[in-house]
Amino acid sequence: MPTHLLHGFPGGRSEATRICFHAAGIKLEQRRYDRPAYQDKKSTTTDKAWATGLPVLEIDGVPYTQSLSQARYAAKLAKLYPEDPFAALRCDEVLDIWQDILTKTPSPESEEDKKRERLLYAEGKMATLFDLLDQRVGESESCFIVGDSLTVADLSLFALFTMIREGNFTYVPETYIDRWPRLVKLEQSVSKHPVVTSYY
Ligand SMILES: N[C@@H](CCC(=O)N[C@@H](CS)C(=O)NCC(=O)O)C(=O)O
Repeated sequence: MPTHLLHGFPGGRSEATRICFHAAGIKLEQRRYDRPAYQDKKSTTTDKAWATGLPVLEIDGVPYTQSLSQARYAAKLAKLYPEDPFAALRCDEVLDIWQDILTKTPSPESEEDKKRERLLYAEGKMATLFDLLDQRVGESESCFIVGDSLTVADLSLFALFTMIREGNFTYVPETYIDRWPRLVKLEQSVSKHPVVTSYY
């Protein structure tokens, strides 16, 4: 088994990856950064994988970018990514919605603009993406979003919901998810799953 070292900021972007490594029983070393430490790392290396943001996952010393590629890799090791192509499509759709929610979040310079734009975002585009996630849970035959068992899609959503509930999604109300009872049910099912309870 190769060595794995995850470089990241504190927060939810890599939480599914961490849980999947834990579920797979594979050692994951971690290095946490603040902004100055990341700038320093960026300026002292020529490998472009360090230039495009964290998280970076080093596998046997080679750096790889993109939180969702890392999460899928870890999920495959943990058997938490569907083998069936159609189920994989449904899983990937959820992961890409998760990425859309994060990357479309407005982050203007001024705090006043940030508050206004994020409140509008939470009521507009973000709510539409949550409506679609809610619909997908409704279509599922189980309490999980894809198929009849836990996948990396559930873990990614769980990390996002936790981020919101803990007030770490600035200007999005902590009770935001409560508007979608089916997503709350999914959140509760994930929180009770042995993969998750054994991690925390
Ligand atoms: N698509 C990338 C986005 C990575 C990204 O933009 N990370 C942000 C933190 S959430 C970052 O490192 N920003 C600082 C920078 O790019 O200098 C992923 O999902 O990993």
